[in-house]
Amino acid sequence: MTKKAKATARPASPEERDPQPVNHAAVEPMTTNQGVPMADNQSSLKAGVRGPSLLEDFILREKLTHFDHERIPERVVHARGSAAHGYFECTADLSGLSRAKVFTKGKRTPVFARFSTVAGERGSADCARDARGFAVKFYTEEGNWDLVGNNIPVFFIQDAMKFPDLVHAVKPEPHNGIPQAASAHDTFWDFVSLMPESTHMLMWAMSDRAIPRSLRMMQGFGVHTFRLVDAEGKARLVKFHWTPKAGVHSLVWDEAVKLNGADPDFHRRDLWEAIEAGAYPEWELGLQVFSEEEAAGWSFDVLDATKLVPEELCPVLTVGRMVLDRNPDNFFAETEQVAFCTAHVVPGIDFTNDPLLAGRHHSYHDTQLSRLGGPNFTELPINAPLARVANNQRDGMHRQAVHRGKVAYEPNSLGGGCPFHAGMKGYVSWPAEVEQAPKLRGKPEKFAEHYLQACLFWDSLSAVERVHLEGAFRFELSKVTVPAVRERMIASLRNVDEGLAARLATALGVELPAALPRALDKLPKPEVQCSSALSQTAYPGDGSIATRRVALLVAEGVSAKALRPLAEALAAQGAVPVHVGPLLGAVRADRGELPVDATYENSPSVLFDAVVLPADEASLAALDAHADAVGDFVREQYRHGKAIGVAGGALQVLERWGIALDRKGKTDGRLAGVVDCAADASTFFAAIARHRHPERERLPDW
Ligand code: HDD
Repeated sequence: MTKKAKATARPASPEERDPQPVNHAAVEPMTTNQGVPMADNQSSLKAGVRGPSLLEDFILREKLTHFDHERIPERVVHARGSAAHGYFECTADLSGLSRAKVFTKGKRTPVFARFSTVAGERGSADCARDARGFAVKFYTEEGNWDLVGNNIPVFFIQDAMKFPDLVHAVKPEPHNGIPQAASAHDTFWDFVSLMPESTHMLMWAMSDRAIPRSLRMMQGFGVHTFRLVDAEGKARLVKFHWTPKAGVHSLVWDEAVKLNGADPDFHRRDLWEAIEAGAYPEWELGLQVFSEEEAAGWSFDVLDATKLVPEELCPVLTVGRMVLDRNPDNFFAETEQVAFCTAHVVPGIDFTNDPLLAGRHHSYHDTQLSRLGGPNFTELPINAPLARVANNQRDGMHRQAVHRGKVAYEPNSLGGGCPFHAGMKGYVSWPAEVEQAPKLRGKPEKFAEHYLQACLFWDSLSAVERVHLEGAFRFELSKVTVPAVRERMIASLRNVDEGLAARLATALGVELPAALPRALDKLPKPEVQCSSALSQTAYPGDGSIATRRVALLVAEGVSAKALRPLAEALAAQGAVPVHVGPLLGAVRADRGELPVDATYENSPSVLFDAVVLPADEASLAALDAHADAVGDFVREQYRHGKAIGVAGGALQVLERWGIALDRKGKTDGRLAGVVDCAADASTFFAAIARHRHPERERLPDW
């Protein structure tokens, strides 16, 4: 296939696409898959209108047969995903680090990014507590590069040998198929409590990172240590980081649980709507670059995927940005059929001996063979490189390319020796020294230390983040039915934080067990005790409130005086004002009408980042007619720490909805994020941008 033909085989960019796509179905007749125009697609062929259907009906049989085979096996993990097209722009001159053309300053490379939960099935709910996949396919001019990462910088296990066990443990239990998309069950905690190496990742998985507010508001990490190789063949080690421009923000657990019912597609819809609205999600790509010699001196092994490199030890250099600016045209063809693999690299990017990574190189390709039905999945438009493909691989299931000529071998003279080797211009593996050592099944010494970075993470979190993390452990372990498993996990957590372990023991009704013995008698001294970059408070975002959903509560007879200008001001900031009322349509207001875009019934409070309440007497009386719905809405927004705008009046209006603000003449932090938004819209916007006001969560009687 020529380069041009190849390029057009992929979904077209917006510029390439017809600005007003023709609905071909409207102007051309419907056909069978053989191209035969169909007279009737509604009724099967029968012997008389009340007679038997005829086997001869090739139109019915073709339609049903195709339908019967519409489903392909879902991914064994990361089945539930959402994706978008976009580009990566390199903003730094990296020629001194890597010969990869994708790292040429100013170059834009098309990308397709897919975000996923790990454990849930394809139709599971988005807001499960789980790590999120963060996989990016770069269609570079030198071939495809896949960076297949997660939103957490470390992993549960050190060696690919254990991956099937980990996945069997976290997936629904095999005898009854319960629970869906949840790690809160016996087999998961049985496995991880027997695997101290998973403790660091467990801390992340129980933290707010595992319930992101949006796929657009989470970091991404390549996890493993990779290698960058420059044109002279000099190599450096590297870790990849994605940091969202919108900041790193999370849900609270109560919200996540309710969102899974209110909108199981919450994250998918959020990504789709942001892109449709032109608020393109953006991340910075950062690199931590270090040498083998530096790494050799560190207390942990950089080949161990359960460890991160603290930024205090090696800073993150920003080298580019990724912008997602186009939704897929077809979910199945693109999001479902995209096939990532860690082994898809380009010249200038190479591997290390991380034993988890080595297994991944095999596993991803292998899984696509059964998932996508054979070795030619690389020809599917979403997987096909923009770069030319030329080799002697032929045939196989679902081959699309029509190879011409009689030469499909090398060396050849009949084809002029083509295609020929690219030599040093092609992919040349970095000539890593292989140590002279006996074959064995074992681990490097530093892999045996399992707790120090779990402590580092805990010690680096803010107080509220720790409260959430502890709550997650408490919830998950409370769902474990075998007391010995709970105890073993608490025994392991004693090696992270004594207070955490003791409080969990009390909450779970078990005696505090002895700490789990450590594999190492003598602990190495960690270089870093606290790393501010590990707390998500380090990533507040750019202060924009674009795409934030703000509910304006209305009812028949409310005053539009404060609400109307506020809705306009919110929209001008790129936020999404939604008038929520009793019935769709409109409500009568003091000046004309106000629209009702959503109802108290179809859009509960968890779907919104902030709420606006009118505070004048007429409006309060109008809302009183729906006191149950409005009260639930406001109390939940308050309890979840979200911004609350009281339009045009006393903040004490919240007390009307059952929120006690004043205790013995003091409001403490009770008014954090509660703003008179009519008097001071900009303070209200800043409160929304802050995303959450956790001061309120810590108040004793909530
Ligand atoms: Fe994996 C899918 C991320 C370890 C085997 N993995 C998959 C996806 C992501 C990750 C983001 C979904 C890609 C997509 O959107 O299609 N996996 C990770 C990370 C890991 C990791 C960050 C640790 C650093 N994975 C890992 C190991 C193995 C696998 C150790 C096996 C040895 N992963 C798979 C898989 C999947 C997969 C079974 C399922 C679907 C697929 O590959 O295409 O092969």
